Amino acid sequence: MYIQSMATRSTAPTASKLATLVAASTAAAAVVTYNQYENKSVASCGGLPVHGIAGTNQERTFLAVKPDGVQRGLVGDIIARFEKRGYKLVGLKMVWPTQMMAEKHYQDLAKKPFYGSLTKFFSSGPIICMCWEGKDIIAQGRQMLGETQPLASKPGSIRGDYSIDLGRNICHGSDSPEAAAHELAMWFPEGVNDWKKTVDAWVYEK
Ligand code: DAT
Ligand code: MG
Repeated sequence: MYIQSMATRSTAPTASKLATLVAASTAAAAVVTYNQYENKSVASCGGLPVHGIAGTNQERTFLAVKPDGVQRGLVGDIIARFEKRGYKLVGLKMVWPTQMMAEKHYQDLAKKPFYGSLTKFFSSGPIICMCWEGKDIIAQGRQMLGETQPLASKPGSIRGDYSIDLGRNICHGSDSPEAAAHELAMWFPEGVNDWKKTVDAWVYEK
């Protein structure tokens, strides 16, 4: 598995630092590195937009293992759940978000009283950024995560199996096609991999 960590992070991020970090994260992704060796343009390594096509088998979502999930060693388990379900992993990397990146990611919650603590937590350690593809992946991804509130999350879901506290609920998932497009553009500016999964005929009827 190719995961690389960004070795540096900023304690006082600026716009130019954010651009540097995003560029660094682009360079850190092994798939990108491989394509760079081949002198290929990564962003155009397939005909699809990075967010795929909602409502088809090529729908895509942004899923992340948050700093608590990384610290608790749950990365492999979370990836395995989506793999076993039949979904296709098309983007994967480790990034240590700055506070500014966390604020951009959660910009729709900017007016909430917990915005400060949420973004501080989200930038407190590396996260695993993933782009998953498949039929209904946005809604199914949310179901597999569980409810926002761990108490309401059913056993069998990620949050229902591994979390207790609202502010330590392990994982993130886009909640709509619009959110997926926004989040995938932000976390995967280099693009993802449009690869063909040869077992798809055993996963999809059509
Ligand atoms: P989700 O992560 O299920 O999409 P969300 O987008 O509403 O939920 O909120 C983002 C995160 O913020 C959530 O995973 C945990 C935290 N959070 C949500 N509601 C909260 C609240 N009332 N108090 C403290 N933290 C909260
Ligand atoms: Mg949300």
